[in-house]
Amino acid sequence: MPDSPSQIESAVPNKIIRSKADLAIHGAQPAFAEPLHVGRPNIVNRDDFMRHVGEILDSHWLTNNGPVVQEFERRIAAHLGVKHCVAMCNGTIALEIAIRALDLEGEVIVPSWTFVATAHSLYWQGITPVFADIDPDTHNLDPDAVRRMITPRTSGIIGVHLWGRAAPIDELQAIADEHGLKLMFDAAHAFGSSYKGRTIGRFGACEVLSFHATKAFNTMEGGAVVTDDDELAETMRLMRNFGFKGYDNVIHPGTNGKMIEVCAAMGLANFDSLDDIFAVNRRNHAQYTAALADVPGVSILAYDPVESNSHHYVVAEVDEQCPVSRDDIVAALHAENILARKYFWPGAHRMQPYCDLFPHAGLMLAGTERVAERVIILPNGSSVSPEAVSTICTIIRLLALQSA
Ligand code: T4K
Repeated sequence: MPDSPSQIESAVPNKIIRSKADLAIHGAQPAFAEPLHVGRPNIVNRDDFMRHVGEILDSHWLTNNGPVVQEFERRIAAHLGVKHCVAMCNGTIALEIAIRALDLEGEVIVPSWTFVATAHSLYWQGITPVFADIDPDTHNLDPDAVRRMITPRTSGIIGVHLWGRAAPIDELQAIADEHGLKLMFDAAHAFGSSYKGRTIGRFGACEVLSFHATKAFNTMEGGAVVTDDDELAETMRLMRNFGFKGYDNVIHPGTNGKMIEVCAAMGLANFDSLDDIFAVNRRNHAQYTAALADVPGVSILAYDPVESNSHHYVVAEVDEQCPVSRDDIVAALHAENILARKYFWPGAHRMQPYCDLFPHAGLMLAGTERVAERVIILPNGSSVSPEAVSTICTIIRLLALQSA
């Protein structure tokens, strides 16, 4: 049986905050004795995981398309309603393999407002990531901006479902069809999300999932490409295992992208607790939203109530109306041992090698640059208790309201 959410919450604040004098930036003790991480992994079904690990060790089959990976792939494909789930060692290798299997080349349009792996997975294979701007309201690609970045060298578009909120899938598909481009999605944040009522994982030529430790659903390290395309799936299965088709028979160029059995076991154990994990996330997200509602210049990005979402990312935006800056709030939270993050500041276009390659990219990325200066990701997940959320909100409220 999965542990119940109340058993797995652990972060308890160790002080009551009434005024600014109670804040760690003013010399008080930190609110949390241990760091409260944004990406603290959900580990909710320990006994089940340990049972799987025992069986794996007994079987002496640790990797190379073992039975636990196969079971994991079957369950993920069935859950998402796709024909194929090709499990990989992480989301970045899954992106690289999908990009190569789709024969992308030249230039590929991506958002800059994403984890840098989206761009790196192209650049690593000699393809130029071309950054298109986002809609600052959704944090996802702006279809008009995508159109503006198409050149004769463009071979594809990688949409990202940032924070698990679906990219404008229909509009991107229409652009891809109109210009003969391939479309795939980085769905690293989107396990458990839907678009117009249909599960994310079923759009474009394929979608790429990450099951990294910091994700709502984790396999420690892990990723997968999901697709309905039989040929594409077969190519990716070859590519993730050096191109081997049976013993001694290499029929394709390949690499080592395999998921190991222990990671798949973590996935199976966590899969059975997904509803509990998502329920805690939803509760915390609602609490943050309510507690910060009247703080000037601070808002929590909402999730569409008619779509599913893991509610894993609590995305706070701090704008000019707030009497205290985003960076001062982050510094004050860190002093309390609350390790809030500025994901994905400053935007991939301002990171290496892209800032050298495209020093003026920011001129085309006004929405990205605006959002990058506003965002704070707040802790969420099975180890974040209502008391912890309340303390975090109290600190932000104090900083903002007493600076007014
Ligand atoms: N596309 C997108 C849109 C993505 O967001 C990502 C990954 C990818 C592609 C690539 O997928 P993978 O190849 O990673 O499967 C973290 C994750 O490493 C990365 O997976 C994730 N996105 C990104 C959003 O976050 P960092 O550089 O922030 O990691 P780090 O080490 O600072 O850890 C984050 C926080 O979590 C820290 O406060 C520490 C805490 N933590 C971390 C680990 C690993 C723990 O408490 N326990 C842990 O075991 O990138």
